[in-house]
Amino acid sequence: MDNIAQRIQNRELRALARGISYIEDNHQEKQQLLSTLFPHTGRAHIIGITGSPGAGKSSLVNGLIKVWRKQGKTVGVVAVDPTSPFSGGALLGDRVRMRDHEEDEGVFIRSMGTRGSLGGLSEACKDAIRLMDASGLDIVIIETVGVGQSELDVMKVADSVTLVLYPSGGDVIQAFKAGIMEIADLFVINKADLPGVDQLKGEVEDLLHLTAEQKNWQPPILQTISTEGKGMEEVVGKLTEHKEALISSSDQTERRLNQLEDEVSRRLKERFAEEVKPFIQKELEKQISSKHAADPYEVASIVYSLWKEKQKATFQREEGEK
Ligand SMILES: Nc1nc2c(ncn2[C@@H]2O[C@H](COP(=O)(O)OP(=O)(O)OP(=O)(O)O)[C@@H](O)[C@H]2O)c(=O)[nH]1
Ligand SMILES: [Mg+2]
Repeated sequence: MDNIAQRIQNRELRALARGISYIEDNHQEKQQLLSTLFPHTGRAHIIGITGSPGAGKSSLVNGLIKVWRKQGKTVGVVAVDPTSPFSGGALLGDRVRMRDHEEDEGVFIRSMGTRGSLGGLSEACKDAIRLMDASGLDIVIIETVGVGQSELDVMKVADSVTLVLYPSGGDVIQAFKAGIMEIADLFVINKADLPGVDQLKGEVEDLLHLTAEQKNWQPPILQTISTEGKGMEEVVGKLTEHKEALISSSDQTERRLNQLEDEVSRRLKERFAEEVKPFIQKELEKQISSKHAADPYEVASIVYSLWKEKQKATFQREEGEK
């Protein structure tokens, strides 16, 4: 176990791959591995890339990786894809490019499906990001299709969130409704070779005014043609600037503290929910069999009391045994 933790820290990509499999399979050593490596996290620049299907997220990531590699930075990617890794029309092209990166020891790409992984996809992703961070990769990217709450949660672990849009309409309003506009630090209008770029830019600006609050950082709106590698340096530049702005203000500490608070609270909720589950089932069965219309408010309050009583009894018994 220590061995694999050590090897991950030495940035052995094969060990990193194995560690991530531990997470996906909920391996018995998962928790210990994560605890061992946690103190070594916090150094990577974690970048979330989100946007609707086919917006060009993977193509953008491909282009960005090239710029970072030129700067001598190492890059890890977690691509969350319910169907296939780096999918879309560019499947073949992307695969070829990915194979180029596969040969490169400075790039680690892992796609994670929605299957398996107890605690849900978002939890597994966060853990995978941590392993990559602990392995010393300079940049860790998480690519997800920005749809549900779980994707939004994943985005919240990022230092810099990038929303990829493309001229097609409808996109922006959806992102706005999903709450992504508010958490995005950078807007990328990809497929800038297609018509409608100025209109889209106007829409983003209008919506940004709506969500605008006093922030240290004003999210820039950039244009790219990922398939041609255009605009990549600018995106990398802004991402770097954003990270620097985070570090030099109190935002970074605040962000990470909020994220940790969220995570601890969620883990506790999960644990509590697991503990009270048998009580809930028993109480519901009782109420239903007594032809009582089960009222969720009442059941919740009874279950809470029962759980508290059990805690008290356990505590007293333990005290008595001392
Ligand atoms: N015209 C044009 N097409 C692009 C551009 N960037 C990406 N594409 C194309 O858009 C399609 C989708 O690209 P992907 O990079 O797979 O998009 P994605 O957002 O990762 O897609 P999913 O992961 O499936 O959600 C592919 O056919 C790309 O070749 C661009 O700048 N201009
Ligand atoms: Mg993709």
